[in-house]
Amino acid sequence: MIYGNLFQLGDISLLKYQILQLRRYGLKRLFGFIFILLLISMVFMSCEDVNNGSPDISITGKSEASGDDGSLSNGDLIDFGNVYSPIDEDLSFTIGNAGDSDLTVSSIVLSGSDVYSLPTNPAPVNIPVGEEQVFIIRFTSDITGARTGTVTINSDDPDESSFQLSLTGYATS
Ligand SMILES: [Ca+2]
Repeated sequence: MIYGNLFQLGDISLLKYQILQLRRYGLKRLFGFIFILLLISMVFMSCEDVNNGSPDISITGKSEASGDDGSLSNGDLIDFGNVYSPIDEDLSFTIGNAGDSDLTVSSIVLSGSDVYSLPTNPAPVNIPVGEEQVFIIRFTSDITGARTGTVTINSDDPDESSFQLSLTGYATS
């Protein structure tokens, strides 16, 4: 009887042990599987971030916010400050291509006040990956007052095909 009980206990412990081992390895396998799935999805996600063969416009120049040359976002405000006639104020901007294929800038268009002009306008232009083109916006002062406008850079960037910058400045005679 005693032996029998011991054997039974031993069998039960062995069974418990086996179940435990199964659970352990099962969990390990499950976690391993989840880990591999996460790894694969991360690789896919990072592939999505790389522009998938598309161009990616980047514009740098001087904005009101920073006061320094830096990367500009769609919709940023460019402040020419006080512009004293007859001295023109020129601001220079650089169009870069941080994508994976050629960027075609079809046009750079001004709207709003006619104090703004484009003495340097490279469009239409093809910008290969990693290369740049410069355009200049000129503020020609006239009768005193605030002058606002917009510059639109039209390109084949898939998510920023119409990149706009708001322009402001104060004409002083
Ligand atoms: Ca883009």
